[in-house]
This record gives sequence, C-alpha cells and structure tokens, in this order.
Amino acid sequence: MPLPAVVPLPASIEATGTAFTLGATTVIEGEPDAAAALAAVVRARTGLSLGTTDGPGEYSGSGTRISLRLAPGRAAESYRLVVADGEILITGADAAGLFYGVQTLGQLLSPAGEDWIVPGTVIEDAPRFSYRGVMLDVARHFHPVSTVKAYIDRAASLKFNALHLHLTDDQGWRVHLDSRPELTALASGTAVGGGAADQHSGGFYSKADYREIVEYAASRHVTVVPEVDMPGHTHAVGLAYPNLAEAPALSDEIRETARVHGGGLPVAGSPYQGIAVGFSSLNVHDEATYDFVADVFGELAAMTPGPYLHFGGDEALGTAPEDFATFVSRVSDIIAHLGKIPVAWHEAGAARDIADTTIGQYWGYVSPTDGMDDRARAFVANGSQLILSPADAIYLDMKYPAGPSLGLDWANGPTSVERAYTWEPSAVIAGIDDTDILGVEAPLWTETVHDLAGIDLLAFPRIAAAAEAAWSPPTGTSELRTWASFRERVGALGPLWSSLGIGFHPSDEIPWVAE
Ligand code: TNX
Repeated sequence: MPLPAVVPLPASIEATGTAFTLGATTVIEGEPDAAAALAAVVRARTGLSLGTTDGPGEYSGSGTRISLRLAPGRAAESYRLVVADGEILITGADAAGLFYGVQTLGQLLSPAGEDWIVPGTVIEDAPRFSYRGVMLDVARHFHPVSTVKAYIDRAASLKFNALHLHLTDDQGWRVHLDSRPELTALASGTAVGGGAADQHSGGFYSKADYREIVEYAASRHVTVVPEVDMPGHTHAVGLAYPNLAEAPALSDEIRETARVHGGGLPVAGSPYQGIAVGFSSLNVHDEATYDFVADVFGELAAMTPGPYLHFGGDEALGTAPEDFATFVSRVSDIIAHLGKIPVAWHEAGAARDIADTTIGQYWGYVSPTDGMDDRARAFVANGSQLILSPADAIYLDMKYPAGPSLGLDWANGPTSVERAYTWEPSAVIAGIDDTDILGVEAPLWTETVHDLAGIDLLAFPRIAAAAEAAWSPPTGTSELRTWASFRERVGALGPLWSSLGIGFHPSDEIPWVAE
C-alpha cells in the first residue's frame, strides 16, 4: 500500500489499511480553533460544510467523526494523527501541534465518487527546527495586508511558524512610526520601477495594519519578525532625514546594474527606483543616528509581541569596515537592551563585540564562498545560533530554469525545484550542527514581484522544499526524505493548492496529479 503523501515529511508515517470516509454527515468534535481551521480546509478542498461541536462526548450523530484533542506533555508543536476504525483522532501537544495535525489531514483528503477518503495511517510528527521562516520583501514592492495574510496562510499550511517582514530598503519605508512620522510621509511613495502610475508600488502599513498582521499571524501560530535594514539599504531614510544618510557610493558594479536593469543611478534626496544594492549608508559617526535607531527599534519592540527584531546588516558596501563593526555592535546592544533578540544577516559576524544573543542569518551558498561561512560561525562562537537561508537553494525570488520570466538569477540561478530540495542544513557550514541551527528561512525578495500572483508563482512549489528542510528529519535518514519521494508527494498536493487558490508554477520537474 503506498504511503499517503504529506509535505513536509512527518517524523514517522505508517499506512494501516482502513480508510476513513468523509461525507456531508461527518462531524468535527473537539478544540474549537482547530475545528474551525479544519472545517475551512475541508470546505475549500471538498465544498462540504461539516458540523462542529466542542465538548468531547457531545457528539451523537450518525456520520463519521474527527476528534481534535490537546494532550500536553510531548514535544512542542508535535501531534499524532490516527486514521483507523472509521474514526480520525488528532492529538496535539499544544495548540500549534494540533493546528499542524489539521494541516496534515487537509493534505490527506482525496475524492472517491460522491465522498472523500482519508487513507488509514498513523503519523507521529514533530519539527526538527523550532524556527521555520519565510521572508517577504515589502520594500522593493509594497504588498498590502490582504496579500500578507494570504502568504501567512500559505506558509502556515506547510508548518512554517515565522514571517520575517523586510520592511525597509533603499526604495521605500513601509511601516508608520509615531516617533518618526517623516519616514512614511516622505519615503514610502515609490518602489522599484516607479511611483503613482504603478498601482502596486508605494505604500506603507499603518500601526493598525501592522497589528492586524501580527494578530492574524498569531492565529496561525506564526511569529512576525520585523526587519529594519541598516546601515546599508537606507537610501529611503535620507528622503526623510537627509542629515542621517551618507551620499550614495557609486561603484562600477552599481553603474553596471543601472545599465543592465535601468532605474538610473541613486541621487541623494530623490526616491530610488532601480535594483542596485550596496550604495547607501547611514551616517554612523553622528550620535543623532543612534537616537534614530533607538526610536525605531524602541517603537517596533513595543508593537511586536515576538522575541526577534532584525536589523539587517547586509551588503553595507558604502560603510567602511571598522565603522560597520562599531555600528552593528551598538545596534545589537540597543535591541538587546529592549529585551529583544537581535537578528542580523551574516555580514554582521565581522563585528567582534556584537551582543551575544544575536542570531545570524546565513545567505551564502550551500557550498560557502568568500568567507561567508566564517562570518556565520562567528555568531555560534559568540554563544548564539544561526538561521540558514542558502541563496542558491531557497531564495524563492530566483528564476526557474523554464517557465515564468519573473525572478532574478544572481545566486547560481536559475534555481530548479530539485536544487531547492537537495541540500542538508547540517552540511552547509563546517563545524555547525543541529544544536547551532535555530532554523531555516526561505526569503522572497520582490524586485520583480508586484502581487500575490507573482508571489505564488515563484514560491510554489519551491517553498515546500524549504518547509521540508525546516521541519522534516535530516536527509539520508529514510527513503522518504529524498528528491524522488518529495517530487511525488508535492505532485499529489496540486489539487489542494488549486482549491486554496494558490497559483503555483506547474514545473515539469513534478509529476502533478490531475483530478
Ligand atoms: C540580495 S542577500 C539581498 C537583497 C536583494 C536580493 C535579491 C541579502 C541579504 N540581500 O537586497 O533583494 O539579493 O535576490
């Protein structure tokens, strides 16, 4: 009997034989939030609106039954799903675990005549890494709250539990702060490629919008990680506070990017609409800059219930190396003193006395180049951990080998689904093992991405490969944790994704199931 197709692969899965039939009289009984989540996925997939009842024992109908229970005591976020004897029982160690069991069940439904079937199975499941992230760049193009919510739903369905929002960059500042209202008043109106003529360009989140995102994410067991990138990627800050920004540093590479991709060269005080990186810097010698940093992160800390504040630190080519080291140390201290855990891209590992709780986010290749692994190891030597985002595997904004023209290709691109899948987290950086890895995160930069349709096309199906790296047991531990198995399992998800309105790229690397 073939094993049911689940992505990300569970810690343990067994086929048992007795299938469950789900029909109009099936009742969902148990924890109300999980029951509502299950009713929603069943409705989307099957069109059936199942009845729900909260208290165990209250059920007395004639149809089949799905029970959802909490059973504390096991590993955080874990669940057990048993389909046997005409019943389904999901027990979660906590609300998140129960929610993940529900997501798994959503993947197991397949049509059988008038009814729907769930194959007989016993699944015991728990995540490998506690941090499983996706990143959305809302700076290069602004993405409205509705799009962010849709992306949260998509990510949570694959058991991701962190949404990193890249809120600021050279092209725009996307979150309103009462302490610094000039940022959104003067620096949020444009994006890559232009301004008012392009309805998907500029914009920002009000404080109410941000709260709405945080609350929606929490309801799907997702933590929001806000990033304000500095000292580079800060041209937009100069539109609001000219005294805090250095003049653009124009290298040959930046001139070349402007020649190839357009958008002109950055000019101090004018919005930047190209895609070059590394020309901007905050004025790191002026104390007013640190007042600015304290205001920005102080207010973000108060708005953000999650433990992390990301301060960027990448590609600061316009900042002298000694200045960069001093700056990132000071910023990491400011964040640590706010009671938050600083997160930074791996370049910040060059600073010797960065706050020792700072998490490093590695964006080099699966086989490191240019000493990027040294920068990353510095965070571990400092007593902290890493988030792995290898760009040539899980940068979701890389082009596919064939198909959509969206995307960039600088990271050894184009990136096939197989390349997104075929890497092992503990093998990326020598000397780093699972205890040094907080988790895995798949970034989606949006220089070429205007809307949810573009997000879906680039993310799906490669986001599923990142989910498996973040959640599932290591590669090599079973025949199921292989590309051959993954492509079959992902293929089986096509109808579910379609029913959820996900416009995935129908890559010819995947044997898509037709219904
Ligand atoms: C690199 S890698 C960036 C971003 C770009 C992205 C495009 C890193 C931390 N920064 O500024 O948007 O490439 O793929």
